[in-house]
Amino acid sequence: MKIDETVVSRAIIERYTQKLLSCLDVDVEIVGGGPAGLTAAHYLAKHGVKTTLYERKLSVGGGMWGGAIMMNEIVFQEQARPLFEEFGIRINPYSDGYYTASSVECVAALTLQACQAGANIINLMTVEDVVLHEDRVSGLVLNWTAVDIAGLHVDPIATRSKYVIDCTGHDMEVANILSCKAGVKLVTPSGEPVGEKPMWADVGENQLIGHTIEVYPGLFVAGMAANAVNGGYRMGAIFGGMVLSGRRAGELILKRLQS
Ligand code: 48H
Repeated sequence: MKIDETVVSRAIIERYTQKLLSCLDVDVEIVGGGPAGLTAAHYLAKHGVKTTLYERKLSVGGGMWGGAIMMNEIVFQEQARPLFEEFGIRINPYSDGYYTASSVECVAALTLQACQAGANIINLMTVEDVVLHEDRVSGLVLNWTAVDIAGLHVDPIATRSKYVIDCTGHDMEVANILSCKAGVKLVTPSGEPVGEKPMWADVGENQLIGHTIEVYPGLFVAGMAANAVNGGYRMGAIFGGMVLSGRRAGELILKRLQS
């Protein structure tokens, strides 16, 4: 077979354009491809929900790759074990109720499962704003990360969705954008993104499920963003709560969509 460069180029342009077009109007949009976002994407797509995940960087995985201080092992606790098993990750018992796994294997498995469940993952795309219609978050405003980095004045595109999940980690970017630009009240203790507290791993991990909520009509928070928005503690390099929170956001939204 003789390879034609233009066929390769046309295939990529056509297929990517079809993919992006199919992302314009979906059920759920997830901002951030860390462990929480990937887990939510997998759960929702597995249940037939049309789901897109946007990640600003070249690679998904967020803070999971580096374990702690760049040592590429992660720790999780008993409650999260069934999820890690479901993803097909090889896990190693450490001591009573603690487990470890390769952070590289975790990111690879979460990503593969989310993709194969049918979630669309769009990397290299920065969410720079939300669409706000009649007091409800109704979509996202997107631009290429390269445009953002270059500081170019290039206008974005906008999407429509029934729900958005902020999985942007410590920076809680979507909640911050909504609160700063629209000045609306969020369902948090102060009505604004509160900001995370210092480290207390036990409390921080246990707060995550309760903090995984709809903070404004159409906008859920999950993962580290859930604790940051609600003023929860940080927990350090333990990842059970992140996947449990991503799953919880998926369950809450699925119920809404079904009712
Ligand atoms: C597109 C964006 C945007 C944007 C950010 O930080 P993450 O790994 O988030 P979680 O919540 O899945 O996991 C948190 C965990 O990694 C962690 O930091 C922990 C456990 N810390 C504890 C502690 O005490 O320090 O992933 C967030 C992702 C990243 O990949 C960002 O690039 C991406 O979101 N992102 N993508 N548009 N505006 N903002």
